[in-house]
Amino acid sequence: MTQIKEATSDQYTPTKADKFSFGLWTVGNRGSDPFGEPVRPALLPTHSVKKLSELGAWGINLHDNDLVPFDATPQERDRIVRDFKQALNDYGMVVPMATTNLFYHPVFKDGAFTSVDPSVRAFALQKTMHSIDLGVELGATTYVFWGGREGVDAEASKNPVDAIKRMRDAINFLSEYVLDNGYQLRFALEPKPNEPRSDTYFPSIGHMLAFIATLDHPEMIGVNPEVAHEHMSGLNFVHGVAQALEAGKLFHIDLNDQKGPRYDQDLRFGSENIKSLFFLVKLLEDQGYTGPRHFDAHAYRTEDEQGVWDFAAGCMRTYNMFKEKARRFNADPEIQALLQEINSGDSVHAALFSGGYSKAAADQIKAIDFQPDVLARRGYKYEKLDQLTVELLLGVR
Ligand code: XLS
Ligand code: MG
Ligand code: MG
Repeated sequence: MTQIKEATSDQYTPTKADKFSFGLWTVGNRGSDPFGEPVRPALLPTHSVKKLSELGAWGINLHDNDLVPFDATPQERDRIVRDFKQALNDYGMVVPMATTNLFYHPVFKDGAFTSVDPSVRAFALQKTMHSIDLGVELGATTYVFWGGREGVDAEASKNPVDAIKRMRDAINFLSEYVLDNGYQLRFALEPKPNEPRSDTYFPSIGHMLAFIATLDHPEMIGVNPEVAHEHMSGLNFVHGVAQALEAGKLFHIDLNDQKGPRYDQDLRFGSENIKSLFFLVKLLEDQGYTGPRHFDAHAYRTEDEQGVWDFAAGCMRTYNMFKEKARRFNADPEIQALLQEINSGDSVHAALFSGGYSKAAADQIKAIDFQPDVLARRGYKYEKLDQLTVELLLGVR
């Protein structure tokens, strides 16, 4: 009986308080791939605003050219932006994040900020400044940089150290642009290991965090990690996000799913890696992450427009189901008792270096007879703990 009630309950239905957002390019994805043409008609951005709002989403994000075509006149731009703002207003939606398309037009075929051609690098700055202006006009407070084509196919073509310096110069320049204009905008850098280039610079969360520390205004720069992108490298996404959170650098997040290390699949959130995405949602919720829960994913190529809205509703509903599972995990007496037992131990040893280094502490630790063979006999009970987690996720506890 309880199961039936839960399956039909509206407790997982998204609301604006959940802070779910989608990119215009995600629901607007027309299903083309390198081997096939589009299968769905284009959606009007204002229609996506209406539909997403009705489904319970809170925000809609965009690349400049998702809204304003690359070759639009200033008059066309103003009319498109006016209509879009009207739709945001009519349907109570916000634009929390904006970004620049620096990968589609052939001018960017060898990258944008890291291109070998100084004219392309300067054009990329110009396009990004216009796009930042647009984002700010729409109310965005986070600006994403995904280095779509910032990489190489021919390793001989570029000195990788120069590429890093060029990227730094661009981000520093644009940070100053934001400050000079008094914009309330933070940057979120999005790593990806490859695709569309065979190798992309700054391939992982860790590379990005290290790069941020070298910038002129590190306080206004964080990361925008994406599930699929870290899985493409075989990395543990939860651990990468934890490191960004712990460093105060998780400014935004791209939620989706991925079947192992292959091309970027951008699958519906929670459609594949159920256990690891449960721990991701648990991490975000337990750590009090307050930023947008953004879905950078798209519907299967098999779908018509209804399938797109089924996809969008599924991303949000699954997030909320994971959130409820996390609440149950934290409230489960058996799991919590086991965790407490697992995390306890000799309190004298626990206190040895909790105050940091001192000569006395070092001498004390060096003098202890630890008996590693005795310590090694401990069983850690992780089989039991993990099975309880699986049972919780499969709905039998
Ligand atoms: C592509 C990226 C892209 C960024 C925004 O793989 O995920 O969608 O998130 O430009
Ligand atoms: Mg992304
Ligand atoms: Mg992606």
